[in-house]
Amino acid sequence: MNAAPIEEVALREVLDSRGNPTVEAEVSTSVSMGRGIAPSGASTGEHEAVELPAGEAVDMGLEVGDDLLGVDCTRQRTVDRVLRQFDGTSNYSNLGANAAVALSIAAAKAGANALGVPLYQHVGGALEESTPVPLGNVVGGGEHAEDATDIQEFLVAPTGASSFGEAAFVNARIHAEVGDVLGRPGKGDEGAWAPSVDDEAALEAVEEAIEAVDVDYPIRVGLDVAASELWDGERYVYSDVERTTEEQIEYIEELVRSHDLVYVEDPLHEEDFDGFAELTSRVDDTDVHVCGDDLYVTDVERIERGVDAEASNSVLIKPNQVGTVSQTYDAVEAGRRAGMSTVMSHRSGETEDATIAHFAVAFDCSFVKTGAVGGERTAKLNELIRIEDRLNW
Ligand code: 2PG
Ligand code: MG
Repeated sequence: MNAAPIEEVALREVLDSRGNPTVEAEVSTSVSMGRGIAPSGASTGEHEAVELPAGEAVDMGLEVGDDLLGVDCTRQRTVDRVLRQFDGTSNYSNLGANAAVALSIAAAKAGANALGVPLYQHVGGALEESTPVPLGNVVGGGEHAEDATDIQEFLVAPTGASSFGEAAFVNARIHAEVGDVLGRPGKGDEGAWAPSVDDEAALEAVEEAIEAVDVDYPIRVGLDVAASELWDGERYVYSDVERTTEEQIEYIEELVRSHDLVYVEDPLHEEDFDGFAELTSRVDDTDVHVCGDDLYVTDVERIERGVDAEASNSVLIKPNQVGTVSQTYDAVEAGRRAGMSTVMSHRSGETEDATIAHFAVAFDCSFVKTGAVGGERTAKLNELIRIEDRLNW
């Protein structure tokens, strides 16, 4: 047996991509070290695990660090159980989901390093060999940029590319083309262009850019509507129009059909399982992935509720929405068992931590959502390029 008892736990505040403080954790054994950094959302779901102010989360993380000493970090569920028991709540409001996710990831990496295998192999096993399609965020607004589009993210997906690396470079080229088409406006939190145009004009700009990169395989378009941010309790409030639930469903169905969308995330607000189900059944004859983010918040119970309601055919996975690596895995499995596609995702506030690249491979995700350009985004893309290279050895 290769047990690797934890000998030291350190936490500190570091910078995220918005310049805000976030939590970094380091877990060390006598033979290895692992580091994890918590990301942070702007359009956060109501039911996400609770993020504490970074300084408070560091203090709580140092406290639970004592309980982790001596625990074998190659046993991820044991590590995560210690974190959950210390927290003692259902949503990490005591420990802080940011402390929990940083520690859980740090322990997973220390475990992988102790065993001498890459993280994706430690977490996913020996049989993993597929890489996801990158969803590149090229235009956006919503909570990620002032005075820009109503829809939060316009995404491109080179579904016909022959490799992850090729797809990642194509997304970067499309990002540059869209910038030219739009006259180089400002950028939002994830590096997407943030023009002050309406959603239809943004879609047209993306389609023009796709034409311009001129490849001989399909590049499809996706959206993260982030509809909870538009919902005022009665209607979806856009800059120029308000839509009832029925009108919202019709509008999204129309977008799916007229733009041959491959992906639509959070088309309805986070409590509307029935609205999701209505849309999902209406677009059943297309190949669009209707994906729940704020709807599910990577939570097994909410995913199972969605399965019962037939709310969607896809689930977004964000480790920091739920707190630990093992709970992230359980959410992926809950979705997969029901036949949903799975999408590993970054947050709008990110760092150089590239863990989700490994999880996307370990959990066999169909897509990875991690932006198209910008250091904290390319950290994940480049790690996936390395993983793909290694898988081909
Ligand atoms: C989302 C994410 C990531 P945030 O809504 O999917 O793109 O944004 O991290 O702000 O929740
Ligand atoms: Mg989202």
